[in-house]
Amino acid sequence: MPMQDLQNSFKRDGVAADLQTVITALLNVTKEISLAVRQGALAGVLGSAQVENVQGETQKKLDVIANDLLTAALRENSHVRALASEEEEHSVALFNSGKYIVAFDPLDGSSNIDINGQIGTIFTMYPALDNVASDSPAQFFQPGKNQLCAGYVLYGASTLLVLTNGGPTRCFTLDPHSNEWVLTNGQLQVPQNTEEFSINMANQRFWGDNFKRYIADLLLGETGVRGKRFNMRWNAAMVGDVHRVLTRGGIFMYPNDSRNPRQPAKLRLLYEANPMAMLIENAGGKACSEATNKIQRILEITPASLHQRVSVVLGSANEVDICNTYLFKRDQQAEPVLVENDEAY
Ligand code: AFP
Repeated sequence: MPMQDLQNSFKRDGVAADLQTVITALLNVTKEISLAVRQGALAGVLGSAQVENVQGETQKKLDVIANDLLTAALRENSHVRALASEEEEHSVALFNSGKYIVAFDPLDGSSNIDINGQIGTIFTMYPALDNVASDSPAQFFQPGKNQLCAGYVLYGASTLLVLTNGGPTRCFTLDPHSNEWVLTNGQLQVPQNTEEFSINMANQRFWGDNFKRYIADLLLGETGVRGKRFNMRWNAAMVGDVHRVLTRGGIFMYPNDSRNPRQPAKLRLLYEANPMAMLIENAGGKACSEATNKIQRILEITPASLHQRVSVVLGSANEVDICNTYLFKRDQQAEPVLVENDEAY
């Protein structure tokens, strides 16, 4: 019975009943967002909200609507200790008795809203910390491997939910007739190899030399050392690019660059990189970030601030490994050391 698909998934993964209510409350809001997105101009939700968010980005009307709906729904759930949003400067304390904290990017890919492009809601949930005040951002300073739930809802040709609770990464399709989530892929599996890369090439002159070399060899294709031709895709919405990688493989990259020396990375750790990293790893892929003198597994990074940004290389495991060998070929000999807990990985 489709209406049970999500509950059956929770049961298979041993998701606690109270956490199920938090996930369901959030997903019910994404059904409303999906309706607003599909109505577009008819619902008066396109265009700019004429205000800037904490990221210094001009908010779209739908950013504000999605953020307000998600925040309002979670405020009603007594199991939520605190929430954090891309659109909120500070974390918001809710119930001191709550066992979970929730973070989300209410509408990833906002620049695609007015062109009917792919956009989505990315979300993640952790156990609340009892030794930290509910209103402290430190509630969210947990490594991504602590996530109890990670997922996104992709508002595309169909509305898809991709979710992991520590078990397989599963895909559900929203049935427009019943308005229920129907399980359509019980185990997404990222192919180990790929011929498809995803990056914003406009930033090429701002990348580090090692990364430039990696991309240059992809572009040389069968005429260069890689010995095969590559193709490129870039959605300008992480949620759309990651969904393609989860569906057919690929490597998605947003490396550090020199445009703003104070902020070399673009993507946010808490509500973009970490949930995507958990989804990718639980589908057999890899998700790494380039830090000083080491390549880190994204899920090992402990955030030091709510909106901390990190570089991201994720996708087909063997291709991520090849990219990492370029990132640390200082003397053309050194092999990278992929660290976990500061030990050889
Ligand atoms: P917006 O939500 O502001 O459109 O940003 C989307 C995003 O954070 C991520 O989803 C994309 O991969 C990335 O930014 C696109 O960045 P560029 O516009 O620099 O390509």
